[in-house]
Amino acid sequence: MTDSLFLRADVEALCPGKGFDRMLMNKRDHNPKHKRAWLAAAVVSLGCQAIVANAASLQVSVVDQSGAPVPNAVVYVTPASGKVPAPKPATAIIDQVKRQFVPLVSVVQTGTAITFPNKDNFEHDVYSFSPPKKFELHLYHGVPANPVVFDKPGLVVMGCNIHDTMVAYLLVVDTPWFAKTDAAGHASIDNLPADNYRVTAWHYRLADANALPVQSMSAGADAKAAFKLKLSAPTE
Ligand SMILES: [Cu+2]
Repeated sequence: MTDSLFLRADVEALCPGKGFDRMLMNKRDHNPKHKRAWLAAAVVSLGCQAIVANAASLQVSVVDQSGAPVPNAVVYVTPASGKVPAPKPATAIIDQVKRQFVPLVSVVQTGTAITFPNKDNFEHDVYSFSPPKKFELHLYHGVPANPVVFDKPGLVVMGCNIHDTMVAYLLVVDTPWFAKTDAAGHASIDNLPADNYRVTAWHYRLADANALPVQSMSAGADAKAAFKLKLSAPTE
């Protein structure tokens, strides 16, 4: 039995499989160094099973008033218990490509630091007047030296002072559990601990942005939510 085999078994134990069985078969090995590794693998393995047993995923579908799938909708869940894990330092990127922000819509947890690389060969001047984050990145090429930290929840609409048609939407949310719908209007939020949740949907063309649709759900088994949003007509 070599140390490299223990290492491999440790990794396999992260998602319990044959590696853990092999460790059980070898537990008569009395080398104290090996025993430590076996114990570590056992602990990791048990932890993983606990997560599998308790975590749920939420499937969300979003359509508009005519029943058409809505891409680029943001969905997020907040637990009724108020138990949200402390935010981890997170980063995100919003590019500027061919006089457009990419992506058009972003969602991040409060506290996320966002970088705004300019991939065009001319200057942009990115700014926002939105209350959660007023800022301006003065005329620049390439990657700005410092990211912008979004430390308050809410909607931040960004533009460019040079190119009036440029717009980007960023929803900053006080929860790590969020997603954006794909072209089919579907989104999945995974690894939800068992709890009761409020599911909220948002889209930048919502007719009434002050009345975000909210649904209640309990995660314990895999759950589904469906939203029908009343959207204003696209402007572009
Ligand atoms: Cu610009």
